[in-house]
Amino acid sequence: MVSDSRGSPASLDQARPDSDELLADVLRGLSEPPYALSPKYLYDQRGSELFDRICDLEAYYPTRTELSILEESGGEIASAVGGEALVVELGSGSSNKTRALLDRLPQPAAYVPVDISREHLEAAAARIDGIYPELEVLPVAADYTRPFPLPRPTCPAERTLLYFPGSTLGNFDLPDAEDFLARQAEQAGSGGGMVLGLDLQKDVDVLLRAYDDPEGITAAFNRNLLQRLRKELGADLDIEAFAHRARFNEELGCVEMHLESLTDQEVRIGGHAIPFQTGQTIRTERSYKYTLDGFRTLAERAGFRVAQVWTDPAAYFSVQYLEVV
Ligand code: AVJ
Repeated sequence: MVSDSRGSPASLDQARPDSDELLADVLRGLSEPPYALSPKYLYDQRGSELFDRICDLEAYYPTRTELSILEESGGEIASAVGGEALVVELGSGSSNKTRALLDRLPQPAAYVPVDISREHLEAAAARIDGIYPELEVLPVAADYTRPFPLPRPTCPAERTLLYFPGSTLGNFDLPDAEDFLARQAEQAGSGGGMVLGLDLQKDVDVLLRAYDDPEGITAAFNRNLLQRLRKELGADLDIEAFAHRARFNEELGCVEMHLESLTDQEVRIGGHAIPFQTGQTIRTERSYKYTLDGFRTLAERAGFRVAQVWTDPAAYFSVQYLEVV
């Protein structure tokens, strides 16, 4: 059963940045070098489609590895979580990942998909409702990086379980990751927890191949951001004059995506001229790769205890159960 939360406080449109906000953010990010834009802007409709294709690529190991862990260890994960949980999924992901958890959880109280995009949200809610007709589904349209009120399920929940697969946490810089987790620990409350999918450090060649695949889908995904600037902000820029680059930032322990200018040029956006020298880049994403120890320390500072960790045999990826302390 899907309850429409439209009109409830949680659904008030914090959703979808308008073009004023995009313009302000872009001008801020390009005001002085090093230029950087938020990875959230990679996901317009075309970007989301390209991201789905990335998830199916041989070179992009995270998605299938996470799914294999969820499938392999789903029973153990479900026992760690326990019964009658209010399952709150941060970013309504693919129904595959949702099912891997919901299929095994004893008597979940309700399922709450949270997403900034109403389209994604409604699709996710409808999919899950079709698979589990008995389960109460309470979609919330919100930016989950900001506080949002949780809906109250009809059957009272024993605990709040936040579900955050996909290593999306990897997009947060370390202090932001800690703040975010601290807020989520508060949101889940005592007795609550989080099932988190988190990518791990590994051979740099494997990492770079995942972010610069031979098929060029990741390149198209990155360069689509330029197309978006043209379409939504009327930017005057030549997409062909930028190339996709993936780099490993040793100091921070993250993969970075960049758009590298292939010539000396000036890009015009909203009445501003932004100069580029050959080789100068716009950083469009950081994707942090954790060690298990490094993450445990961060989680503890945020008020969680890492109760259990599951990995694939090569330890490329981890699924972790965090308990609120
Ligand atoms: C969705 C943030 C987990 O960092 O691997 C995929 C996004 N960027 N290929 C990641 C992404 C380039 C992805 N996350």
